[in-house]
Amino acid sequence: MTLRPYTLAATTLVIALAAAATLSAHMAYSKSMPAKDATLSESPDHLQVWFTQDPEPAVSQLSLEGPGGDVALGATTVGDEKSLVAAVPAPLAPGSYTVKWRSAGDDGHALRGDFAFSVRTAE
Ligand SMILES: [Cu+2]
Repeated sequence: MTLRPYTLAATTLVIALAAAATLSAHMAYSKSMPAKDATLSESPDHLQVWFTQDPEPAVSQLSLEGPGGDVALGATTVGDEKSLVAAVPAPLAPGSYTVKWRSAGDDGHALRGDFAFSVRTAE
């Protein structure tokens, strides 16, 4: 028996879809506020990170590192639309900041990641 070209193409498509489904089964960063690599003219009053799955509250944490080291944040809570939220209690000085997140999604796999933003002095 010989595979006809369209059968081969269909088989390849099925394999590609299966691979994509496996990748998307894991939780992933979707977007954030501040956005990744954003430059802000004002300090944000909270951080919010959206994911592709509901974050598991027990293992979820946002933290923030700035020019002077760790920045104290309010408690990390689960927000709307599969997000984590943490208040920024005191205004951030100008500089570069890194948001670090730690969470787990539906499959229970612990994941972590980070992204940067900066605060620029208002002119
Ligand atoms: Cu996973």
